[in-house]
Amino acid sequence: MFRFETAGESHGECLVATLTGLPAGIPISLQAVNRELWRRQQGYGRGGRMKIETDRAEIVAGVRHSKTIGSPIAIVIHNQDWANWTEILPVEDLDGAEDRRKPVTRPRPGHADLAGAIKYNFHDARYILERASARETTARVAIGAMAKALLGEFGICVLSHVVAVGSERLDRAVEWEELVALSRRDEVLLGCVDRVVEARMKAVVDEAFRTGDTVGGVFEVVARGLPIGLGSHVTWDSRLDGRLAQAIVSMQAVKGVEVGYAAEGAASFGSKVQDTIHYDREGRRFRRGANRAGGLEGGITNGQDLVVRGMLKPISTLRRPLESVDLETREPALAAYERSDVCVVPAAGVIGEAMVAIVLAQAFLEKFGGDALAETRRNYESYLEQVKNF
Ligand code: EPS
Repeated sequence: MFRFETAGESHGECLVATLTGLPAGIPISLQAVNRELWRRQQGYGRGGRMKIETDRAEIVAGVRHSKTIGSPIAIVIHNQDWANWTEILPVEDLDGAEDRRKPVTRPRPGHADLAGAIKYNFHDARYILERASARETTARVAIGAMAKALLGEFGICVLSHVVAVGSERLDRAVEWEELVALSRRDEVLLGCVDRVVEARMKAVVDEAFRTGDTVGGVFEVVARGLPIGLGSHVTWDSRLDGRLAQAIVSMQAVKGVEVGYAAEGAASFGSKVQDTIHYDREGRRFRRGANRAGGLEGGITNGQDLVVRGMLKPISTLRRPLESVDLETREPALAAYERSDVCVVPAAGVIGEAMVAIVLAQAFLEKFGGDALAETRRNYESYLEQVKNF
């Protein structure tokens, strides 16, 4: 089974990820992994931390001679900022360490600070925010790159773009080629395929910069090249839409998820929403009138592009802080502020790609299995033959 875990604090030594269940023989390029990490760091509206970090994956187990060997993969990504935190967050509480702590006693509304501090019984939210921070997603993106490497072997590609920043929205369909071109950009503004809309999005971020505020938005992940039949209608937890929703909403600051055109569908009639079915006799295949379902019916991939959106609330660390209460004194106080991002929607798109790739890789391996890539491929091709002769 494809399983992963991450560990690491935002200002600790490093982020760590382990992954088990990838078949042996999958080509892994460190350059490709690092390109994904680079993409996650980009976007207009990122804060000071991204100037400190240049995220690089160090693979310390499970990949040899540029291929997976079937054993657990372990990845380390060092935090450059750790140099500034060694005395504030030491592993051992040696003499004097107490005085060098940097407690966070004024919880930020919207962050995990308050609920986490109460739950874990700290009168200092430091340990909570250290793990709740979206810095953790660096490790997820590294694992996502492994998932993409598997999917890529079968012609499946996962990309993303930004649909909205604040109230500014892209209101047109997007071509796959536009997403490909976007993923190759070496300068990322707001991750929108349309330069005019992107400029309007930038103005929204500028306003948030000016006013000490933050802004959220919507990203869309699209996966192309999927076979019909990943996921299943038979049990609630094998439905792929539910699994994707969990993966997307588990991302920091994401409060909502949409598969296909769910919101539009809810406001429309059934006759306008379903994707009609047609048959192409010459090509001997089924064709669909549209793709409003986002490539999933009954929790099963239907061979169309998979389309999933994530809705981000604005980041909860504000330069102009909101009302809070000091955990020690219980007196009213403004929420803590060290530094923050103003907008992270483009980065969220890249993380969304990783999460979708991970869920797809899991579903793919559940269906096709195999200890070595050649075995997975045989299973896959034999299934494709079955579908062709249906
Ligand atoms: C992040 C690193 C963090 C934040 C951000 C994501 O760095 P720092 O806390 O040192 O400024 O920039 O975290 C949050 C948005 C959050 O709310 O904690 C990263 O690497 O993505």
